[in-house]
Amino acid sequence: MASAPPTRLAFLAISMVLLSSVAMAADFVVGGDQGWKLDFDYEEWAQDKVFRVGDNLLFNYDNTKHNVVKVNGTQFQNCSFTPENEILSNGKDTITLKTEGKKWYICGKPTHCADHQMKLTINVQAEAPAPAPSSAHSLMASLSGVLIFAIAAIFA
Ligand SMILES: [Cu+2]
Repeated sequence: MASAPPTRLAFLAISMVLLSSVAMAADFVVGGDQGWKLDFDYEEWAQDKVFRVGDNLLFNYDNTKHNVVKVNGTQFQNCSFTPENEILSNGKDTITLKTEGKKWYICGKPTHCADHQMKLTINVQAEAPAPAPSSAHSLMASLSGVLIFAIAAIFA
């Protein structure tokens, strides 16, 4: 009987760890079911979403027709890029958001950005304040503490 509360605590701690890892890395499929394609309003798609450092952007598209080019703000406005820009062309590309601030992506195929809205800009915010990845370690520490306590209680 005495072992029941610690077991429940351990379960709660495990759930918290799982939840925190989910919160740490959200995956955003650009355009949702529509993916990365012509004439979709990516500005509207991004509007109600909060992007954070550690999240992933997933670009799904037909790589015989499109690609994804990481550009800067000026290039975004002009729908232009140079050979120095990073171009993704797998058709299933994942971009991990590593830093805060504005990010810009366009399709590099002629007219797709300028005439068909294949352009996405997002503003990446800092990692969620709690539970942050740095606190995951202390959470793990307290989890192992709870587990040891639970095991001790069972075998006592
Ligand atoms: Cu395109």
